[in-house]
This record gives sequence, C-alpha cells and structure tokens, in this order.
Amino acid sequence: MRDHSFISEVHKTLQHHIRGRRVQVLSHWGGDADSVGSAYVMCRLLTQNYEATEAGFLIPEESALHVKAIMQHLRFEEKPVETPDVYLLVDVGSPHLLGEYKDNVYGSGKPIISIDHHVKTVENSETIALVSPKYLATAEIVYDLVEYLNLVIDKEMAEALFLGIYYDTVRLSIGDEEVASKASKLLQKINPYSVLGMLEPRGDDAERIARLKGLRRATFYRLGDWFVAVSRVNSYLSSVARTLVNAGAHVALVAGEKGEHTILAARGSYDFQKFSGIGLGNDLVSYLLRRFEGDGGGHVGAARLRLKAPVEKVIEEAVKGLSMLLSTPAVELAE
Ligand SMILES: [Mn+2]
Repeated sequence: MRDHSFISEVHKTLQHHIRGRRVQVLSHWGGDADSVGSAYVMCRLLTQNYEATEAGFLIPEESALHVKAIMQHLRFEEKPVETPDVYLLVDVGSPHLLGEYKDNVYGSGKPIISIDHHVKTVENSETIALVSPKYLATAEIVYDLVEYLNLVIDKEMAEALFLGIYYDTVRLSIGDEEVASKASKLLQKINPYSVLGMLEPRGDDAERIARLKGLRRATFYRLGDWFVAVSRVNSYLSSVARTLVNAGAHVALVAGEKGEHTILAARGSYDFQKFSGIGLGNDLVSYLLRRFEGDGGGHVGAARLRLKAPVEKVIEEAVKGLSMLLSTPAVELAE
C-alpha cells in the first residue's frame, strides 16, 4: 500500500458520509480510462461495502470513445441519481472539469467528496478532498482501498483498475515498482488482448472525418525546440488534438465554435509535459482566462476552455500565450 494513513482517511470519510445515502458519482469531462475504471469499482463499493442506498455515475460532456468502449465492456452505464444526498467526484482535478454539472453540484449545498491524485487546487476548498498526488492514478487509490477492505478482486474489477492505472501511467512508462507490483497482480486476472484494444478504439466515421479534416486544416509553428500544431473543427476536438500530438506535435491546439462560444482543446505530448515546465491546464488556461471571458481547466497535459471570443482570436492568443510562457517566438513553418 502506497499510503496507509491516506487510505484509512478515505475509508473513514466514506464510512461517515455514504451509509443510507444516494450518491451521485461524477468523472471529469469526457472521462478517461482512469476516471471510469475508478468510478466502476467505487460504485460497487459504495453500495456493497459502504451501504449507499443508490449509486449512479455520470460523465460531463461527451464521453471519449475509449470510455464508451470500456463502459460497454464492463456493462457499466451512466445513471443520474435523482436528488442525490452526496456527490463523489472521481479523478476530477478541478471543479471546472465538471463542465455542465459544475453549477448543480457546487450549488447543491450537499457534501462533495473528491477522490483524486491531481495536485490540490485552491478552488477545492468547499470539497472534502481525499487527494494524494503521491498516487499515479485514481485507480491506484481505489486499488489500495480495495486491499484495505480485504476484498477479493474479480475479473471486472481487475480490468477496470488495470486500465485506469495503465492509461494514467502512459502504459506504465511513468510507473514505479509499487505500480508494477499492482499491475502484475491485476494482470493475473486479465486477458490483455481482450482489454488493451479498448484504449485505441477505431472510432466511427464522424470522428474519423473530424480527424482527417483537422489534419488537412492544420498549421504548424516552431517555438524554440517545441512544435505546436493548430487546427479547427467543430466536433471531436480532443480526438483531433490527440491525433496531432501522435503525428509529432508537442502541443496541439484545436478550436471550434459552439453557439456563441469558442471551445479550445489543448493536448501536450509526454515530453512536453515532462520537460517544458508549463502546464496546459493551469498556465495556458489562466493566460487565456485573463484575456477572454469564459471558463476552463485541465491538467498538465490537457486543457479545455470555453471562451466568449471568435475562433481566430482564441487561436491567435493561445499561440501567443505559449510563446510567452516558453519565452520564445512562434515561427510558422513554411510549406
Ligand atoms: Mn487520473
């Protein structure tokens, strides 16, 4: 167990708040393997071990494709809880990541518990924060909780927790001995061939078209040692941003229109996250929120913003912001 006293605090908090209550579990927007894997196991623990009368899970905004695949595989469905008594946020680094549900949750006056491994932010002050950045994934916290409760891990739980840990450690590449030992225990109950493919689903035609359009419309900048790709599409923004990072960009900025707002999705490559010293979810987001009205959040390698400004303006400012944060001019790559 990575941090026994933290896990015992998680346990005591749940014991205190969950019994006889209706619990709405929420992930960050779009979800990912970590938030969904953790939520799946937590929903089971809440009813089976902490005696919640009801537990339902919701993902703000549109679910990522791999999330849909994992949920289908686990036969885990989204379920809104009517008049919840408690909210449980899983892997939600900042209230902004609740997107459309943020005002409901934070305006409810009900206890909000957050189980997470991201760095605690000031905004979390209203929340009962069970947060430990020592953990490499929220699924790793849940793994330790399951061990703390002395439960037998079945195949579905093993799959959910393994996918969460594997995804958040970038295929274990940023893992340590502790994570390796947990992963190896989980793997004994899993057929990797049948589950790992879910992390790279092929996608439907609409997403494929958005990615291809995103590639065709992309322009590229060099900022010192870093390459930044910029593009615009009106749907599947994060998917397009991931595609551009896979193609070699260190940062991808993808913007699109949604009503009177511009949505901006940013993704950073693994080396950008590790060596640039810049967090997209904090540095770039606060840079843009100083210039435009709107909201946004994220973590080191991913950000999403909703801004009241035209797409061109947002893109222009985002590139300028990166250039300022990296203290190097942005030079557009010639054809
Ligand atoms: Mn996570």
